[in-house]
Amino acid sequence: MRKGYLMTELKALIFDVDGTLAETERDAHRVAFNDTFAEYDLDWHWSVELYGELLSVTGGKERMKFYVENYRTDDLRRSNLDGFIAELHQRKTALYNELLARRPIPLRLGIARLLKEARNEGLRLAIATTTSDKNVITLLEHSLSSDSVGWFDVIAAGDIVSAKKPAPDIYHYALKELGLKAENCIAFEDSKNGFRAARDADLRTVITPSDYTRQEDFTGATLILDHLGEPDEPFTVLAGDVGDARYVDVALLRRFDSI
Ligand code: XBP
Ligand code: MG
Repeated sequence: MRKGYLMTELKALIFDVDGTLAETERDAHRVAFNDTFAEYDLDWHWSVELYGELLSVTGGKERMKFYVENYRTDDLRRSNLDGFIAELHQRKTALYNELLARRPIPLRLGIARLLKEARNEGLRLAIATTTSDKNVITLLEHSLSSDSVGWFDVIAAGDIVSAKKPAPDIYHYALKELGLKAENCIAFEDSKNGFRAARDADLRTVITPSDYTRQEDFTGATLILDHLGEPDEPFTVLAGDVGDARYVDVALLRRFDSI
């Protein structure tokens, strides 16, 4: 570390959920959307490929509205389309939660280790996501541990802000609730929309691209890694300077101040 450099103390880590904590999109969110469409006898179906395109729109309700406007224009004639989409989304959320409980999705490499270490080191934890808070809670309870929701000081989720990612609002909200400045926090994201949201809230960001976001452009991110890594399964650095680190730990994150 450079001598005489005025350090900004690292106080909190803020995590995105879908794609960052776990690969939830293809085999969980997408499946829950399709099961909902089938229950409602809709001839809507989101293939793995189409869902990748639809992910450019964040938020399940917003995504369904975009789908109708661009692929199902006949359905634009439905009376109270927004109300219908809200009803579908409620059912989708219930099915998604059942799915996460029945078949937990594993957390991505390094996530559980880093969360535990950060707590032990006195860092605070927060969530900033587009998905609904119920989905976050169920994922944490079933894929991390039954008490892990309590590890997070703030769960900023879903409709708590009206402008979803790529707008920075959800990060502004999380920072306000934490009572911290952006310079004291680091965000973790997997998508371009999430990166733009964090960047526009002035946060340094670690990107771990996910199955659907590997081709996206993350120019300007503090670090881009294939995953957070483990001592016996090191990450591959896609961009950024990690010195001789092989996995993301608190010591590496604290070093960002001097990079
Ligand atoms: C990802 C999203 C969400 C999920 C679906 O959020 O865009 O919309 O795909 O969840 P993030 P909902 O990566 O910010 O966690 O249906 O609850 O919106
Ligand atoms: Mg994400």
